[in-house]
Amino acid sequence: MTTGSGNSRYTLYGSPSSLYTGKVRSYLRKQQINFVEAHPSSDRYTADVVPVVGRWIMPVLQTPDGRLIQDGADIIDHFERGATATRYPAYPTTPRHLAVSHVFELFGGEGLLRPAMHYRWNFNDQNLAFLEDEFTTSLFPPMPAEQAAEFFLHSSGRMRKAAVNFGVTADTAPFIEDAFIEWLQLFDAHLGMSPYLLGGLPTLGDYGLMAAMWAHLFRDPAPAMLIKQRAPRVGRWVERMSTYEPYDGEYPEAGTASPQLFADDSIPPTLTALMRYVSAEYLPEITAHVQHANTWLGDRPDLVTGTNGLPDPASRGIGRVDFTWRGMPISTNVMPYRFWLMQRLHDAVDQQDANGQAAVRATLAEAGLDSLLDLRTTRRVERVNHLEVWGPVAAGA
Ligand SMILES: N[C@@H](CCC(=O)N[C@@H](CS)C(=O)NCC(=O)O)C(=O)O
Repeated sequence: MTTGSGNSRYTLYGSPSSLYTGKVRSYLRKQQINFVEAHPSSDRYTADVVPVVGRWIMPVLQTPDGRLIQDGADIIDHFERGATATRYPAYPTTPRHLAVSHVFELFGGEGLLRPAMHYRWNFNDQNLAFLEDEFTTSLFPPMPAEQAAEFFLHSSGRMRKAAVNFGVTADTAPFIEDAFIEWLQLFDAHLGMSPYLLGGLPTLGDYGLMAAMWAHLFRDPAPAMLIKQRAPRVGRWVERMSTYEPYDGEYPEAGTASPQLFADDSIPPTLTALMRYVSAEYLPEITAHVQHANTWLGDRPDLVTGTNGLPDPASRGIGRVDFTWRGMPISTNVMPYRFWLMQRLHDAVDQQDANGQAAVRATLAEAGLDSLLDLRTTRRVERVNHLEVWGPVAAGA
């Protein structure tokens, strides 16, 4: 059966507990897209989606004419290219705003994974019953309770292992908590002067942040309490990002007929402070990952273009790398998907004229983030048939 066929309704395969579904759901709601959310536990997902997208993954969007789109950014782009009328363009049109939006798309999906996984999996007293219910409801096919409990044990075990692969250990835990509270304070301060990252409208960066900030960090009980106690404006931003109606009151200008992004492509100091945080929290990691990838690619000169260079085309990691994070040694898995998101930033900046590129570089330099613009892998990551693969060797690489 093709869900939504015959009318204009989309189907979003995702789960309330899924990180990456949060980015897309927020976008669809803000744009008032007509969609229904279905779970990957459904027979339809197994029969119609997995064989096409090549792996068990969410989010996947099914269009009213039955096409499938996997990946949050690709789903957003489907609408941004004009498939269906949208209300707020996700991509700012000015160079600095566009670049900053891409930075937070990358950071929201990839740079906040450590707090997301820590606050989900290391607070069993507060979280575990909730998570078991969520997983059972949306991720497993219907089954007797005892069997579901076993499934949850297995599935949560996989996720706990994934948390370690993202650098969540007993040693790093206290630093993750300090860092997350710093993030909340900085974001809360920024939201004191603006309803969204770039002013009166949500853009790509806000949607990107809704990956980590929604399911793990705002719906799971332990961090939800923390956000409400320590950064209530952040909590209201999350709620705002989950509704379509304008939000008059706290930000009266946001309820007007035509709210605007900050004037003149400007970046307020509170946003520069957030980017400085991204620099401390994530730049060392993505830098180490690019170096690892280039060595890995250098060791595989015969890697066939259009493949991921691994025995299983659905595999997502190319090894593990050590680096220093907040003064301590840490080790995390390297995933080419992150390079693909970062390339979106590079491409957006490369398309600007010389003045635009200089303005972006100066803005990122003020936050210590400009080297992000120069972090390039020797082969680009491409997405073909819903999977990440390596493109040809770059000229001069
Ligand atoms: N590139 C992806 C990332 C999607 C992703 O990793 N989704 C997770 C759930 S939030 C997943 O499906 N993981 C597969 C698994 O757990 O086996 C996107 O944004 O669409």
